[in-house]
Amino acid sequence: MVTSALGTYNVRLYGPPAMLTRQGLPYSGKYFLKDSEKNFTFPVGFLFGTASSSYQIEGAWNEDGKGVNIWDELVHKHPEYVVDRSSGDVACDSYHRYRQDAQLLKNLGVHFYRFSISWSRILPTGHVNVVNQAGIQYYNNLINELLANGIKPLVTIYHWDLPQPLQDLGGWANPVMADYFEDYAYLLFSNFGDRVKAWITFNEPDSFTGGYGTSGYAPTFHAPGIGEYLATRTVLLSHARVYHLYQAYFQKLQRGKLGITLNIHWCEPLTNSTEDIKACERYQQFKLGLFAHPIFSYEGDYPEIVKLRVGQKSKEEGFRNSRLPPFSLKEIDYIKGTWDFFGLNHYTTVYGTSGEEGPIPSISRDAGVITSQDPAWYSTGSPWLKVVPWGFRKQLKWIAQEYNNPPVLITESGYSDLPNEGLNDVGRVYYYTSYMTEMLKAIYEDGCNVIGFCAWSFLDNFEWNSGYTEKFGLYSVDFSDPSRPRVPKKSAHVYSEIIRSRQIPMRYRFWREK
Ligand code: PNW
Repeated sequence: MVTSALGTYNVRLYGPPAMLTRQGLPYSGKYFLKDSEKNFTFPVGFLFGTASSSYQIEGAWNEDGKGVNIWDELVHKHPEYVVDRSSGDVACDSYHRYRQDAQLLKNLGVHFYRFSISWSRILPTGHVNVVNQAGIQYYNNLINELLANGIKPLVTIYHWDLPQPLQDLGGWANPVMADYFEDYAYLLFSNFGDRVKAWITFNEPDSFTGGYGTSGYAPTFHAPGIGEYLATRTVLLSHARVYHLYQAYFQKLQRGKLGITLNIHWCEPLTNSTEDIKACERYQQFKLGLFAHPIFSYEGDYPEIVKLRVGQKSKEEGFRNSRLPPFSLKEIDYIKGTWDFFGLNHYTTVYGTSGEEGPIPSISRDAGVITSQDPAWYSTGSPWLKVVPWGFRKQLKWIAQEYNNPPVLITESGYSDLPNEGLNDVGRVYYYTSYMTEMLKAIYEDGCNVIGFCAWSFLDNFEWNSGYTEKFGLYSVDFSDPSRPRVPKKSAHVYSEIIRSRQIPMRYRFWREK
């Protein structure tokens, strides 16, 4: 049994290297390991998991009383937003195949499974006036099946699939959404909180608030430079509402932990000029700080540089007020400190240089940084995703320094298959082993408080606007077969080996970096 910032877990502790036991020394994790070993061995109590999200895997989009959400609506009304014009209507069919999924997770050896709950499966109208018992039953079944197999559930409350009726009221741009989000969360804590001890309010607000600006994510409501900031404000207040709700009514009894998952690429200055270094700092503050600073910093509120730049730009553009609506002192205080852990999704690195691009107005211009990537970096099946392990370490160090070293749970990190990589996905094996090696350096050499790692993704699934053309799974899924057979890729076997040995296998320690 190991207790960490995420609660108490049954972590299998494998013995020390044989040499150490023969010397009859007591074993206490890293302390007695040689330096060369230490850097490739996970700390005692470090947790491993894998992740998914409801819209991307469940299917059953209109079964058993589920309501319509914004992704159902987008893919049905505007199939042109998805490159292969596909949808999550069936996806991995996990709604019907959750028992098999739990079995696979058990085989993998993960300590926890991160999944999300579909708001409209539980509340078809988005409101608590209609509770869909079949939806409650599904998540009860899934949670019980996981626990019966020794896997702890880590639940994301919102992973991008807002009920359409709430979008019709303006979605996250409307501050009233905080009331509805609180009602929804209350229902989840009351129904599942006896067994779920780790919660994430939001997955990647920086990504889904893009759906109110320039991105192709639902609701594709294009109000760049305005919509994202309105949505951001509601999301932060909603997160805080739910944190306080949990503290006031559930924490004493249920004893769980609650955090938020934020995403960020590392931004490396293109040159060592002061302008580029400052530009990369702005990148961090606009994409991560916008959400992290109000919650995790000592002072609270949006980062100074963000308030300053959006204020200035808004003025230049002829707006009467800043496009970033301010928080009151009361709100700043209310949002500050609403965390038990810092959930981080990290995939890749970009170069940053000072400059402005994009529509007027836009967040991109507000941030004033132009990004690029090095053609020499290893590619993946996703144009935006290059394999840059050293950026992961730098990002972890930045977070530790900026927010006073909070416990960080890596809630996603992963790689999409190159064309025809098939089951022999050596690219993904390289990705995970090299990223984890850099993470261990962040832990041991930089002192970062990283408590666990969650691989994105458990299964190949519906990759949003890329449909089924980009595959992130440790398990492949045959989407042309109605029974959606799952087959482990090489990376699933390697991940399993890493979890069981709590080490980076010897044969993957000496990759050469580009
Ligand atoms: C995350 N980018 O999204 C999401 O949380 C997952 O649902 C998704 O499947 C996964 O990463 C893989 O893409 C991102 O372009 C999507 O920078 C795109 C970006 C970042 C995160």
